[in-house]
Amino acid sequence: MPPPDPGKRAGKTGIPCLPPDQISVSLHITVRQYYVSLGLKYYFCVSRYEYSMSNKLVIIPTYNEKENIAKIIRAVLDLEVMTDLLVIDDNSPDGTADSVRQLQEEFKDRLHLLERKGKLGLGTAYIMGFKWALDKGYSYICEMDADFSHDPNDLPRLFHACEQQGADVVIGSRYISGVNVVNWPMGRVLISYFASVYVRMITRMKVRDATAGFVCYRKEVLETMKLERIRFKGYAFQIEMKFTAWKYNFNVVEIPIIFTDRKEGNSKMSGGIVSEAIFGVIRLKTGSWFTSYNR
Ligand SMILES: Nc1nc2c(ncn2[C@@H]2O[C@H](COP(=O)(O)OP(=O)(O)OP(=O)(O)O)[C@@H](O)[C@H]2O)c(=O)[nH]1
Ligand SMILES: [Mg+2]
Repeated sequence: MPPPDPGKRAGKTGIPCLPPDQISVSLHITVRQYYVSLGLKYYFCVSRYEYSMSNKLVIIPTYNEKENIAKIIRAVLDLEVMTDLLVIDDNSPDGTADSVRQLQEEFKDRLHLLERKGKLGLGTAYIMGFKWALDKGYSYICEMDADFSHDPNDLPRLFHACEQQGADVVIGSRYISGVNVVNWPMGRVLISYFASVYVRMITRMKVRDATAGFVCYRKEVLETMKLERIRFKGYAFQIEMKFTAWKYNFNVVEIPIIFTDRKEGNSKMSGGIVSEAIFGVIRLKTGSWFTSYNR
């Protein structure tokens, strides 16, 4: 009887009758095709995810901002400029974080929330947010308050100055063209204004609104600064960030904004925050004599 013809079906079983070396080649091809298709799927999923993810992030720290948080989230995420938003809440007793969670379904993948165990201060909240932002690969990172003192409609100008006009740090400044503060008691305006004059005198930094909390950073600035070395928490934190960026020779630019006093919720300002700023500036200056700011 002649041997069965390889490649022809063997009898009733329908199993192809291939010699072993051809079976292994065909298996190889199948496995390779499988991996290629897996790779392609992975590539398209990841690149689609990266494409849909904005390169801009706004960070808002919160403590008891229930009256403001939903409104500010909508105001930021409804802007024409595509940005993501990160809220860092310090276990606010009024349930601010719950309001954020409720909106996360609506703003899927754009609204993020980090929660800390208790009130640990603005500075450390921002440091946590900056590290998170760098880890996720955002290129332009803005910080602002939850209380509408900083107008979300100014965000596009801040991002634009960073992205299109070559600024490394953009400060939404109250004092670049006169004094643009609405509804603050005169005493508070004077303290804030002269605080900036004081910072300029001691540090020689050419920034008119050194305590401003409406700032956009290019990611390289945050990567270069050693964030774990930033030690202050309140206004001094804002001064320290600008001073450090300036010492590293980054291009720090101010653009005018109008700052409006909060309409809802309560201030978290305290005497401790003010005295930290007064003595902090001197510590910053003297500390800078012993620090090298090489990039
Ligand atoms: N996560 C966190 N956020 C804080 C903390 N302290 C203040 N904030 C938030 O930081 C932002 C600025 O705080 P504000 O209380 O508005 O401070 P301020 O702008 O100097 O003071 P007012 O506008 O006069 O109330 C707000 O969004 C606060 O909710 C804190 O310890 N932790
Ligand atoms: Mg405020």
